[in-house]
Amino acid sequence: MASLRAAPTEFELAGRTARTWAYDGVVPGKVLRASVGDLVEVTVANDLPEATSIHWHGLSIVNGMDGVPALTQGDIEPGTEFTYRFVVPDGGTYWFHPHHGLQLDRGLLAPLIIDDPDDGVDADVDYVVMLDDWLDGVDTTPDDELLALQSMDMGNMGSMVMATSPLLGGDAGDVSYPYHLINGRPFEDPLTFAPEPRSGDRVRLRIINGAGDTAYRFAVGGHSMTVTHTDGFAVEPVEVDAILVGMGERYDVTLTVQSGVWPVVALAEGKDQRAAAVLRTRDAAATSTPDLTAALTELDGTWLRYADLRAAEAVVLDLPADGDIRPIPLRLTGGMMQYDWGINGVPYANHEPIEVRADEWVSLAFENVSGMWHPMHLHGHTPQIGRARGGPRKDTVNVLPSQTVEMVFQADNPGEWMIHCHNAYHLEAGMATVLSYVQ
Ligand SMILES: [Cu+2]
Repeated sequence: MASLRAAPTEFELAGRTARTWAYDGVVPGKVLRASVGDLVEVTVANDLPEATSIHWHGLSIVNGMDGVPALTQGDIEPGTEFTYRFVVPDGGTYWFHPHHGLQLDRGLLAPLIIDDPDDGVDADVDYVVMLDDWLDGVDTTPDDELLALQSMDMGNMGSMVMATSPLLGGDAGDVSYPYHLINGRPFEDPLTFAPEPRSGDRVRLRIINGAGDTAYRFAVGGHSMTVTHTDGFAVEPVEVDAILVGMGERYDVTLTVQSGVWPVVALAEGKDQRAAAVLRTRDAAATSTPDLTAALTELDGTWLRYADLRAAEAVVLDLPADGDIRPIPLRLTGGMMQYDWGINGVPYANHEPIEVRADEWVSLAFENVSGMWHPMHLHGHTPQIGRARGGPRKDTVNVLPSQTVEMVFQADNPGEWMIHCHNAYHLEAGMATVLSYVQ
């Protein structure tokens, strides 16, 4: 039985102290590890000044443990505890965070690794790489930032960022962050992955984007990467130089590390900032350091597209005939100026649940009619992307402006499940609805 205590704490950022909220006083929270088939029990003590909950992002668990207040459980009120108990069905790289206001954009997030001895990855070292954008307790708080965004007009641009990226189809983000972190460490104070690998070791990186409003373009200097999993599920291995990781997405990659010290860089896409860390082999000279500010050819090399991803045979969904998959159109609507992000033109407060019957095959067809990309996340299921046989299994998918992307799955986990944008500010503004099982 594990325990977590959510509470206010202080967080050091390269010599600057931020007041924030975190699990057990560390940012990100310490890695929670279990094995496929385990019964996980976690007691959460809430010492925050407001209610909280925990969502186990990406796991298809029993609905009552999904951590969405008012939908799957009551609030965990300040001064109280709640014990989550669930069996983990699948191995892979996941994470957890509150589903309550903008708490995710504080320090309340942590990696969740489900070990699977049969996952086909033979690595000498295994590192978690948690990416995060940070503003809490530096000059502002996430709640103040949302107010600024909501009250923005042409005369008051607040701290709005004019971030654009061709990889994201235009507008890259709404919020400007003073820091971008890898495993809680800012660019000015980067970590070195430990224990250090030997030259020639096979290194596994479990990349998790825990940010509120930032996609990262991730690369390792001097190395290409073999993508083995996305969102916990195996794919046919594909070799790339860089990976674009939206909020909520995960990628597992492997690489054979060469002797030396290497920059590990996560470019804040469209924001002209970066997070960084150091990958150093044991035989590297103690005095050598990589230049983390240098241009990295890998960042501009071959980057992973969804079209490059195919589910590994063991996790390919056995789809019915196309006509037996019911399309459910979901328009992604709203905009920056009104800050009225929604689904089918309405905010979550006015949502009509998306009704499905148990065992029905459906396709959530996200059509992005807004001017900005959205990382759309479905709780409680691991759909495949697109209708072609062998589409990758993903619980979070980036939908660019003017694109339509389908999440196809069999409704096999009854309950009330959130469907929402994983931009924390878009979610809070109302870009969410509910998948609801009916008889
Ligand atoms: Cu969004």
